[in-house]
Order: sequence, then structure tokens, then C-alpha cells
Amino acid sequence: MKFNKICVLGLGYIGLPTASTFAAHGVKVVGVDVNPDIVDILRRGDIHIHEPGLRETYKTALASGNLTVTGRPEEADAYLITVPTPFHEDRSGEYNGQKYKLADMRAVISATEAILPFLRKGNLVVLESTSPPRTTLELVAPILARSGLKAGRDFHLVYSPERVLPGQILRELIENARVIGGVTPESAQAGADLYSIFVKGEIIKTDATSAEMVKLMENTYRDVNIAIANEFARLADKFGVDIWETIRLANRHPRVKILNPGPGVGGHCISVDPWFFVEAAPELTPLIYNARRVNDAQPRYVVEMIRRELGSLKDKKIAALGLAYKPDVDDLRESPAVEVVHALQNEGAKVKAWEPFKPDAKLPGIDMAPSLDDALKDCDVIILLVRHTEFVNLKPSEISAATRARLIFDTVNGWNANEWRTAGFQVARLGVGK
Ligand code: SAJ
Repeated sequence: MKFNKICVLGLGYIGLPTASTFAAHGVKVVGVDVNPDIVDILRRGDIHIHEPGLRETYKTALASGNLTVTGRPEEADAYLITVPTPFHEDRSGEYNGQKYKLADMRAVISATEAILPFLRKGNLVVLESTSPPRTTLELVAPILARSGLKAGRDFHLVYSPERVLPGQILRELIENARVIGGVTPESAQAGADLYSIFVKGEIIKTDATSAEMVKLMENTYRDVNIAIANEFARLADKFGVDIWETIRLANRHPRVKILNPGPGVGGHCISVDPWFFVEAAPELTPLIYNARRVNDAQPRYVVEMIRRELGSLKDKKIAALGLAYKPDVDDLRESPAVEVVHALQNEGAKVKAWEPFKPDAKLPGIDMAPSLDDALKDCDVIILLVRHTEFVNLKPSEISAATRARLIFDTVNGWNANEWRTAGFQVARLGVGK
């Protein structure tokens, strides 16, 4: 199948890099976003998200004339849906007295409906948004059928999950293997034709529901593995051992790959996607459910650890380093670091937070410092919540000169404890029991 013009619906962390990459490969792309502010920013040639290399790739695509940005789709050969699928904030499910989160599919529904007036025979529709199993067959296809056209017979419909790691999106978009799940083998082939325009990784064809499962399995697998690492860290605290050292040693075993404990699991993927399995089959997912509970409880555990060290948090002045959900990104969505700061404040601590990737972030109730020095200058305790490279590279001697604090908490194994002790700091670390 040939693609002269495509529409990408949703210009966020996945849609914008995808649209820019297609345009950079010579395809006419209409980038669509329902948020007029985003359309304005993009039309001005600026971008609203931080991702290495994206600004340049986007600007080149815009300047080439291959990429236009608008608020409404246009007739095209293919339509890609790359809108967010968070969980509902105000609704939850219940099974055996256990509450679980529900997928919020409203953006997928409205994006699919927005395609309806333009859908033509022979078109290709791609759902990329992470979705509960059977969404393509049971939510998207029926909506598109309102056009009078049938998926798999009159037009192609596929589910093709993005699998890119924030911070490396542009490279992984091209290099990662791509799973294409078609409602028919012909649809899968049409999807393969589209992505082979820029994908250099292997293109693997399967059916739509399998592709949906693959995506959820990948992120759920990671979430469960992080949960066990977090439980190991709690055990290490109890038994007075160093979790980072014990993980290093255990990972020497040929069949063991333990991930890193930390203050919790954030972002819009790993902390969200497993719930789609729990919602789909609560009776079948006790492990997945409990892993979510372990990781969601980790910020609380970190606050307990800090209170244990300080006795009481009341009026303690704390410098919190990092609010992003993970290192070297500007994304604060579902961030465990933000949760830790809120919990510390709820216990009466006075927290100043410094986030170098988003210094101007507006977070209700959080006192954002304009600089590292400002966060450090009047604090009793320093807490490292995110393993940003620039934090890892901090010189203890320079920090000791910039603050009167002499106690540090390292929740992400970012600092060499001996170096900080040499510089006069008392060091407490997640997963390192006394
Ligand atoms: N984390 C830990 N310990 C670890 C690894 C991560 O606590 O050992 C935490 C991070 O700090 C962060 C969260 O987990 O809060 C998730 O970070 P991540 O780097 O593991 O993943 P994401 O959410 O940035 O990206 C994931 C990736 N999925 C997998 O690696 C299976 C990416 O490939 C997906 O495309 C992305 O989700 C997505 O969009 O689904």
C-alpha cells in the first residue's frame, strides 16, 4: 500500500516524534491536536515537550513543508491515533473488596469519531495508544463502522503499540522492532507497508488483540520486576544489608536480572498499563494487582524511612532534588517524587523542590526553588529523589559549602556514600539498613 498523506491524531510524547519522523521520510503529514495551545506553540515552530533531538527534527519537518499542524483531521491515506489513555481519576472498579483503576478511553473514542467524516475505502487506521485487550475490535472498529464501511473488508485497521523509551524516542522509533496487529492479515500488511517507511527494526505482523497484549505485557513485566526490587529493598532495610550491593551480586547469576528499587514507579506507562489487565480480569491478576500496590506504596515507604531517621518531620526544612518521574526527562506525570514531597509536607515538613528539567513547573502546594543553590541554602536535610545525571555529578565538597544541611537521603543510589561522608555529611540510603 502507498501512503502519500497521513494524519497523526495527538501530538504528545509519541505523536509528535512519530509525525515528525514520517515527514522527515518524505510523507505529507497532517498533525492534529485538540488542544489549541499546543497547535499554536507548534505552528510557531516551537515544541511543548522535552525530548532529545525532537526540536530539530520537528523544525526540519515543518520547514520541509511535509508537516502541517491543525486542530482537525483532513482526508488522508492513513490515520494514526496516538492520544493518551490514562486511568480515570474519579472512577474505580472493585473486586473482592479490592479497588482497581479504570482505563480512560475518552481520547481514543473522540479521536476515532473525528476520523469518521474522512474515512474512505482502502484507508488505513492505526491505533497506537496503549489500550486494554480487544479495544481495536470492540471499541474502535464499531465506531468506524458508523461510516458504513467495515474494518478489514473496506478499510484496514491495525493496532501497533509504540515501545519507545522517553529520552531515546527518536532513535528507538526507527531501531526498535515494531509489532503490527491487523484485524486481518491484509490489514497487518498495510500497517507493515506504512511503518517500513522509517522503521529499520524488524516488523512483526500479528493480530490486533495479540499486539494489544504484547504492549501491556511488556510494561506489566517491568512493573512487577520493579515491585520485587522495591520489596527486596525493604527487606534489606530490615536485615541491615546494602540492597545495591546485593542486587549487583545477585545479577551476577546468569539467569537473574533484578531491576532497581526507588521511590516508586511513575510516568504514563508502567504505572498505568498494568491496571488495564486488572480491569479486564481482576479474578486472573492477583500478582499484577499487588505489584501495582507495592509500587504505589513506595513513596509512602520512603517518607517512613525519612521520618525514622529524623524522628519527626514537623518544621524540618528539606531540599528535594528532582520531581520528574525518572532521570533526565521533563515529564512529571504520576511522579513518585512529587508524591513524596506532598507526603512530607502533609507531615509538617517545609520542602523546597528543585527540578532542573522543569524549573517553572506549577505544582499545587509545592514550593519550587528557582535554582539548586536556592533549594540548598536554607535546609536541614537534602533528599535525592530522581537520578538526574547532573545530580549524580554533584561534588559533595561544593554542596557542603552551599548548605548547612549535614544529612542526605539517597533514594535512587545516585551518590557515593563514602565521598559524601568525607565531605561531612551523614548519609541515609534507600535499601541500606543500619
Ligand atoms: N523504575 C524503577 N526501577 C527501575 C526502572 C524504572 O523504579 O529499575 C521507575 C522509573 O524511575 C520510572 C518508572 O519506573 O518512575 C518507569 O520508568 P522506565 O524508564 O522503566 O519506563 P518508561 O515509563 O519511561 O517507559 C516504558 C518503557 N517500557 C519498557 O521498558 C517495558 C518504554 O519502552 C515504553 O515505550 C513506555 O514505557 C511506554 O510508553 O509504554
